[in-house]
Amino acid sequence: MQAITVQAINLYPIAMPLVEPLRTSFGVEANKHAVIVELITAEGVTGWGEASVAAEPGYSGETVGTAYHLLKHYLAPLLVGKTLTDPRQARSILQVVRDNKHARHALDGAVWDAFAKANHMRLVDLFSHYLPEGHRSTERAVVGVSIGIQPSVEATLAIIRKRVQQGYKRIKLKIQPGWDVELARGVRAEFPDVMLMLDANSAYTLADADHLAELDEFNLLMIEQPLRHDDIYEHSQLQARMKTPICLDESIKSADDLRLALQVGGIKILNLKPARVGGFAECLDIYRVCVENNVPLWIGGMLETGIGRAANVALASLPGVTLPCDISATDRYFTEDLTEPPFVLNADSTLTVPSGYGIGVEVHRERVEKATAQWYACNYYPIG
Ligand code: OSB
Ligand code: MG
Repeated sequence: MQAITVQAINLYPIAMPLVEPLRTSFGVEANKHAVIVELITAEGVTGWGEASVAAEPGYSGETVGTAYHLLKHYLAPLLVGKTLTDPRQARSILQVVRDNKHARHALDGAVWDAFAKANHMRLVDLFSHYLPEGHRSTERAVVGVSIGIQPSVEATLAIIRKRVQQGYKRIKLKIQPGWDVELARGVRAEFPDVMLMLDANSAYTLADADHLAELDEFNLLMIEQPLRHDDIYEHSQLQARMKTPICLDESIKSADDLRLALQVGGIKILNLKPARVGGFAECLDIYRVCVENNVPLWIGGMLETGIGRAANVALASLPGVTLPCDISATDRYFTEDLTEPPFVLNADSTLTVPSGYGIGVEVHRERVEKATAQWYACNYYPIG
């Protein structure tokens, strides 16, 4: 492998309008926010990464402000001037900053992109290089769509009709107390067979177990993260009281967390979000644990721009990813993305892995700069 030497790192806080805001149990995201990382190597290669954080704490405690601060003052300085002979070294270098997985993932992702480009490889082929024999890209990612909390069941049905019509074969609905059993009943009345799952983003407690078990009659693919964002044990107790398989999202931030959850019995299915686990070396470890233990696996999303989305599609095309992923076509998120070409849904509910080196999509720098101007124009809070 051709080594890379990190010469410079540029950071771009961004704000972009979302086509459809996503309301979850923790709040509503009307705009897409992130910190974009541009990493330039001494060999003249540019890698891109994305810290898919919101302006305010919600899904994670990280924000644009925390990610920008740590990237600028602590994480980027750890990498500048370093020569890497293996992209997995990014994880060891960056882990001296604890927690803050989204921020670390942004830099880690930029390293993997640059490393793949320097070696004239697609990102997914670089992933395969560090996986057991046979784990090669299937060239497409099977995907679904995530639908936020709506004002009514009828409004939800209208969106599902549109998405099913567009070709999405798996529907995920955000739920919260008061917006669960009747929603599932209403959807099943019109769509008895659609692949359907629910995501609670930690809105319930174990005291809701009997109520949640009422969801068992709706033939759901899974329920995602019903309990506390950092809990594993109570999820295992809840799983013993309901048939619907429980999938963890927020609670699994590392391969060690996953091993623990498998020991405790707190998990049937894993949503792996690269953004949540701090980078691709960790993703590949988690992928291996899933393959070895036959854990159904899918790749989750954080409403990423084309930068994060391209990397997610690459990961999602590996054969150990066995369930439809939360990665939708570009037009579900943005009218104009930071990258070209847009991701377009194929008739079989898949997205195709780009053929170019690295993440395989072209980043339009003037669009990144425009989105950065929008961040500053929004005047959320000072960052630095
Ligand atoms: O919990 O999966 C989640 C988006 C932001 C924060 C949390 C979540 C989500 C999604 C969106 O469900 C999935 C996507 O990127 O399309
Ligand atoms: Mg989730």
